[in-house]
Amino acid sequence: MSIAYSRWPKNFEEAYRKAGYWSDEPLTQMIEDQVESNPNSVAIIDGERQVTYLELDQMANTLAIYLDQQGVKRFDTALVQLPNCLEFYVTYFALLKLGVAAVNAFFHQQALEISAYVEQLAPSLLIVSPEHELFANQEFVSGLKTASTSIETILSLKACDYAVSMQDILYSADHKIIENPSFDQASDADEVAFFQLSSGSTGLSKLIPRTHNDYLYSVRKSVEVCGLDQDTRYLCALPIQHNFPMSSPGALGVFYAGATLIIAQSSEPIHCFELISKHQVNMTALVPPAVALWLDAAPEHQAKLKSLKLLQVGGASFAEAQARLVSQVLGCQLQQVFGMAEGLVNYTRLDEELNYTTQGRPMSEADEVRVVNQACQEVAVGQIGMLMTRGPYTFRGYFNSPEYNQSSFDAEGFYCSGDLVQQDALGNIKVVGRVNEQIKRGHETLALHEVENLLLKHEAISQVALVAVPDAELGEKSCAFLVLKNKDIKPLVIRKHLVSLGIGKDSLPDAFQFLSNMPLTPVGKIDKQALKTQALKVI
Ligand code: AMP
Ligand code: DBH
Repeated sequence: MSIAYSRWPKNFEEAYRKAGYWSDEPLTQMIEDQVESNPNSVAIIDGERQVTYLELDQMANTLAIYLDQQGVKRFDTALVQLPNCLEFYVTYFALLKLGVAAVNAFFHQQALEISAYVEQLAPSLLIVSPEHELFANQEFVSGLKTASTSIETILSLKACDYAVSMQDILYSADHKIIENPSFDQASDADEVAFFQLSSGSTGLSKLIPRTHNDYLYSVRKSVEVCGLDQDTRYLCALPIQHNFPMSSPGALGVFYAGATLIIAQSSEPIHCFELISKHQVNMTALVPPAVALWLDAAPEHQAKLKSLKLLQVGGASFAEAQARLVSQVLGCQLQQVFGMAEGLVNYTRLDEELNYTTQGRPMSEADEVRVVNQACQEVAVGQIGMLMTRGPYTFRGYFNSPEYNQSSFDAEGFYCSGDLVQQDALGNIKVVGRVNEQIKRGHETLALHEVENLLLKHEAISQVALVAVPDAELGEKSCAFLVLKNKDIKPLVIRKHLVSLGIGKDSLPDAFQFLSNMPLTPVGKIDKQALKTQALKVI
């Protein structure tokens, strides 16, 4: 029995095939193509290790053969939780070859999330790292096995006392990559290839089924729009499982283009600057809070950044004031990316001004976008509304969530992302905020983003986040969290700054909190949920 998911209606499937968006090839085709044409090019660099396309394919075959022998089979599911490392993509392709659909948990995720994934997916296979505190010993795994009897096979990234180590499977006794023949691909292109994770800002992440056809198209189109070629040297600085560094165009775009992926342990600036310089990286992708750290650290390390040509920024709103600093301080081109694990990806193209002021336009002519009001009617061009979208790589439903899907899609299959946007006549999108990220304070309604952008115009402020908290008198009040550059400033100065930029007195933040670091989600976006909890304590 195959893995059930909300399919596109038949007429859409036919249209997407006919137009060539869906090529009916498995995602592993990109590696096979490189093995054919480009076998000895370096595919991945991870620390001191590097593997060619041929070696990457051999390692994936070795793992697939081993798991096959263990009885792991097509249509099984797996839970994989690995840090940024070469083995992540070895596993990714091995499971695709086997037709096993994995959910790739972020390495920062803890018991709550891991248990929820196991419960939803009933995986037969677990691939984990003993360097994660949950998996340092057998205790948590034993609990999972008791709660979910589906788990049959467990592999660990490195040696541990309760599971077979992937190193023992992938390398021979003299540390050589085992040369295995190809492993026959099991899956069809319209099956679930793997599950992406939604950001889960309102609770636990939901599972997003991504098929070979839809995901491969999103990668292929991204490669075209972003202009990757064999000379691309892409640094994966974000968590390796995230949709952005995986597919926009990310690591898979790199493989599709026959280019080289360099894996960083984190987006920490000094670590990344070293890798950029050592491996002549020319492209990378970051979320805005990481860009802020890079901008602060870069002036002392200019020489290391010479090879960097393109920095993609996405995942959360990127203030115009910071966008304008990128080329100046980092000496590279900026590209804004507005994407979602559910599908739709927007890129800015090379137009300078649009690059600073918008988050791009849909990458495919087949992306359908509607900007609607509360009554689901389309708003006039340029007006703020909720984003609705459908298309050849936008999913049609979360895994096993009929009720949630009811409220996330309209009758025509458009997905409501919860983003408030403005779209111009040429399709360029500005993300204004989220449906629930507005403050209703007395008679004023203001978008958090607008105030955040004004705050960032102050030279002493490096990062901001505004959150709303309930208030008995006014409905809601706001609290501004600020990370300052080196200078010290008082709330009074910040209030004056906002007033000088035209903010009404009733819209000023009610409280200011100064932090040395923002709390972050696993992918490094500002964790507004955590800030709300904190704001409740001070307001
Ligand atoms: P996720 O569910 O983790 O895939 O996150 C997707 C969400 O991140 C989108 O729906 C947006 O709310 C937000 N997002 C992604 N890229 C951008 C961007 N460039 N600007 C503003 N918000 C973004
Ligand atoms: O935030 C995201 O989910 C995201 C951002 C940029 C994404 O999924 C993507 C590009 O593909």
